[in-house]
Amino acid sequence: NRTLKHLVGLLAIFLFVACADKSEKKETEEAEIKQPNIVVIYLDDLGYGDVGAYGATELKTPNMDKLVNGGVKFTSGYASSATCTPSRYALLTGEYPWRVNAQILPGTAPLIIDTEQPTVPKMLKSQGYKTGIVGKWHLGLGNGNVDWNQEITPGPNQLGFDYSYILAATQDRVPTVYIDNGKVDNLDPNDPIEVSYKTNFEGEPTGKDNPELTTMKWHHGHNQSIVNGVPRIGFMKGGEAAKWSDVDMADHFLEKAKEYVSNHKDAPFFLYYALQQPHVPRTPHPRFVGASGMGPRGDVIVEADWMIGEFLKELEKQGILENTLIVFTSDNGPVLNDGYYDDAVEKLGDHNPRGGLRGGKYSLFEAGTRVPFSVYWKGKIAPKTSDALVCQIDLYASLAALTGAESKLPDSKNLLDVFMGKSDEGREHLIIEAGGRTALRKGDWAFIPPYPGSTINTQVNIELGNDESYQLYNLKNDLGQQQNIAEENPEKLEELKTEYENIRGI
Ligand code: NG6
Ligand code: CA
Repeated sequence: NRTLKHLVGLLAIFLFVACADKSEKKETEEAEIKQPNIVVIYLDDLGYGDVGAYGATELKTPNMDKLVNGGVKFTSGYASSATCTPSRYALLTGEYPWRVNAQILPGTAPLIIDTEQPTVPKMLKSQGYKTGIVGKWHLGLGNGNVDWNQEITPGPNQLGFDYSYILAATQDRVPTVYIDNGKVDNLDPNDPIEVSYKTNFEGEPTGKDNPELTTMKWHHGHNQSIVNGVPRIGFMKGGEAAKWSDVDMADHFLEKAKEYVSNHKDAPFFLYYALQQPHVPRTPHPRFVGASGMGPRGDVIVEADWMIGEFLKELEKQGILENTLIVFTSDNGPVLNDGYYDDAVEKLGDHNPRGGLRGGKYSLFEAGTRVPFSVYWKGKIAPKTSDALVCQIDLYASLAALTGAESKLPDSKNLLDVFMGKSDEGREHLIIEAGGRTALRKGDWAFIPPYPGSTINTQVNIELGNDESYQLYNLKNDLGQQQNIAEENPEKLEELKTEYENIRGI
């Protein structure tokens, strides 16, 4: 009798455990389909040709290649703009940045995203996600008069990020400090920070007046406050203990990104991991100096690649790589000399950061906005190459579709099937932007309206895409945009001109 009772009891426990196990499994299976962790790995100024998987042979990027070759590799993947601030604006808001005239911001600029606006982190938060950003921000902070010694708000934490660990603007702009959830990290209250983009603080050395104190020489701009031997844009005083170490920046952000992953391994999370490389000043950690043979620009790309590898290892270690969708891309195209003498031109050798495209950072030609762009999801996305036209601006609507959120944004297209590798039907057209100028991409065509400015930015040696006449290129036969065929194709020109003007509302 007792044994029977015992047996029944055991059976009950067994059934209970079996059922519980099943329902738990079902839940996780469903969770995997709809709510993977989402990571956006965002490089700064990485060119279409800077990645092995996109044809670089002189530069080794095994970890970037793993993401690109192991997922959907887009050959026509675009940042919305040829500079940082507008591209990041589009990525996070799903709105064309030229609608609000977003341009490169100084380190003291107010936040340019309205706290009432939809953002990717807000949208994912509404679906139960934890949301974090580690790395470069460059979308402004505060309301125009930031006291860097108090809480800095509004910023990422007011736009849907539960966690933020950022640098305010760029590595070459002051303040050269990290901001941890709105507070300057490591700030000594007895050594307050002051920042100005107008006038220097009395007695503070500058790159212009004290070149003997610099270890990196400025070429154009970048001759104001000196931090760690590097002359910067903008003036800063105080905050000695809070100043970052440039050579440790990549490791520091990696640590924060890994920490975020390990703290959130049980929750669906969104992490925007915005690396600072290969933007100037290029300051590889000593263990990467000489790694590329191309000087600091190549070295920091190798460094960034290593960081990505370590980050992937962390996802693996936490057992969540299979449940994490990873977007890998860059905010704009490449530039060699962007204001410092750092051998980027001299030691380039046979490497071609533009990957056969014309122009570069700041340009309306293809190399300005066409960037490495891939979506990786181990076990869920089959590796393939797609020529579909996609833009970072589409991540909003597509991630909303993935996670079951609503998206009504007119500029952001739901391309979930394209990002998942199930379809090659990308955008019909895309407006790209560079320094306030815009152009149209559609099918095989690139259409650029006339712009009067100089055809080349001689300081960085990049063709900007300006011309007095209309420009029309067929990228299928002429990826390098060598033949303007506007005159030979008046009908096509008219069609694209009309479409462009309609979208732009002009
Ligand atoms: C430019 C800087 C350049 C870089 C860029 C922003 C000068 C002369 N040039 O104004 O070095 O900082 O702004 O780059 O100051 S971005 O990738 O953040 O858009
Ligand atoms: Ca950039």
